[in-house]
Amino acid sequence: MMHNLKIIVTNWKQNEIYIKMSQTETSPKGHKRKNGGNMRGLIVENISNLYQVKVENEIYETTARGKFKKEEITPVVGDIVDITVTDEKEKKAVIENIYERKVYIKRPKLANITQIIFVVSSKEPKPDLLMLDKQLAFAEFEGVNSIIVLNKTDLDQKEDFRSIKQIYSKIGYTVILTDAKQRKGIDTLKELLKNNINAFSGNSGVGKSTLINGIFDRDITQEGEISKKNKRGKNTTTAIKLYEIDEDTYIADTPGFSTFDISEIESKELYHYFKEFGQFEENCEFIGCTHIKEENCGIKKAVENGEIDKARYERFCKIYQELKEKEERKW
Ligand SMILES: Nc1nc2c(ncn2[C@@H]2O[C@H](COP(=O)(O)OP(=O)(O)OP(=O)(O)O)[C@@H](O)[C@H]2O)c(=O)[nH]1
Ligand SMILES: [Mg+2]
Ligand SMILES: [Zn+2]
Repeated sequence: MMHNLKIIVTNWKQNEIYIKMSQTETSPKGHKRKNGGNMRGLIVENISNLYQVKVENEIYETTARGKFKKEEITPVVGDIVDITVTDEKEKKAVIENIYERKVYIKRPKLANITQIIFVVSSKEPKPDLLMLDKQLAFAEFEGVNSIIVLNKTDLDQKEDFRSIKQIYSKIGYTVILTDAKQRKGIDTLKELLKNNINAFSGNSGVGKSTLINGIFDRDITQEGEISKKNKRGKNTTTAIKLYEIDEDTYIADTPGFSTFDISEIESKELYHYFKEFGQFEENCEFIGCTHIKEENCGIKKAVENGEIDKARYERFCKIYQELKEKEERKW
């Protein structure tokens, strides 16, 4: 039975490989079986209890089987699901089964994203590296790839963004420069999105929507707003949606969303998610070193030696403190 197959999805591409591997089980051609059997697809949109599921090149409007409610599982955008068609002509179906999620984000509700694009603007608003470090830590925590986009490069005559690029490139992050307004750097970004389910993160006004619209060459974020209004007559529901760039490439868009909440990360675990810190921990004298106040801390030594960027370490301390205070308030 297909339902009992356990899949460990490590990236979106492997999802595809898995789907293709199992073709023989479902039908001779494709993972689509017309006559009553299950088909595997991807949830690309959710508005209240309706889910749009993409199977090959068709979209089915589906609802979830009642059993999910009992199991307290709600399908989310990005889920790989098995559906049974109830009306082929009207493209209606029911979700039978949800595959194991490699990544699950609570807010916005999203499964199986493989990459987050962190947008920082050079000016208006000025670079918020504290936010960037929080968001990068979140991506490491979720096990998702990160891309840093330094946008609005046209507004910074002094090119201060170059030092930001250098700091984060040295750590090992991919950093690209864009001017979304003039469509500069958009093709490079588009290339980096390939074969991923991407989400964009960044403070309000940094240019996320402008970049996304540039990638699609049309005003896609606005389109979302309009269709939402038409469906409901007002603007209250937020529709989470995956926009397809090509067959294996999507961008998740959530109206009103700007950055991920990182409060799930435990303060004492935070240093793991500052990815250049980990290698220096073996030099810490104390087991359970928090790398904040201890003497003989390997990470602090690395900061003194210039192996870790000092400002980044200071932001680590700030974020650590914020998480710690939140934890204390919980008790
Ligand atoms: N000069 C310049 N302006 C830009 C650039 N990218 C975006 N903008 C402008 O910056 C403003 C904000 O851009 P948006 O794309 O709406 O920003 P956003 O990140 O989607 O903001 P929220 O939706 O509020 O989270 C708009 O007026 C854009 O035209 C750029 O590269 N250069
Ligand atoms: Mg926007
Ligand atoms: Zn330490």
